[in-house]
Amino acid sequence: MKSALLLVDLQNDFCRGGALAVNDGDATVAVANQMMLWCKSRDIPVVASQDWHPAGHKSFAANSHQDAWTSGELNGLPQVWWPVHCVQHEPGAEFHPSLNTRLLDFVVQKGTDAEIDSYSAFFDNGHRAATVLNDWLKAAKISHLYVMGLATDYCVKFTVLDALSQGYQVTLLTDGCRGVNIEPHDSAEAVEAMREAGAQIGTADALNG
Ligand code: VGL
Ligand code: ZN
Repeated sequence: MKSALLLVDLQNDFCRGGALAVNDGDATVAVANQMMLWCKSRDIPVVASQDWHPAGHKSFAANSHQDAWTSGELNGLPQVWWPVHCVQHEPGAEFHPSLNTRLLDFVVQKGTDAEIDSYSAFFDNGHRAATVLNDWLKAAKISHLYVMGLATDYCVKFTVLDALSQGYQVTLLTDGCRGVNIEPHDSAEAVEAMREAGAQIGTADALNG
């Protein structure tokens, strides 16, 4: 079994001061750096996803004439209306400055189609188009993923569920995740949904002993 580490959306806009800041989101960066060293000493490749929206993305409340943090429907799919975030080439879309990006082997960008959101690093929310992530992992003969990042209840959750349905074994590293929590229990429910779908629930702390 060959593993890879998948770091989900460790970007400025999901961290302190960002447009869609996740509570304590910055705390995931040290965990990511530690896990990357753990992986490098075991020849485990590291992949990062990057939320990468055009300025006109329709998931942005302003572009769809909705109030941020409410929900509705976008092209037939349920949609939370988000503040403008992770706009391509803007500082908010960059990886957190403390993330040791030199240790990344591959970056997959998602959310580039203005008409559909893409929480998962594998597919858009309608499973209409795939990213290049599955091809990259298949070429590297990866069958197991350690997954962590932001946000537990959106991009981590949808990435893990898609990984499982694509046949990967998944270990979720909960100490490397933080959630948006529009409802207080969203992250706990997301972890439970991932566990029920077949993910192993672990921590970076336990791996690093
Ligand atoms: C995310 C909301 C909108 C995430 C991305 O990375 O979890 N959440 N876009
Ligand atoms: Zn987004």
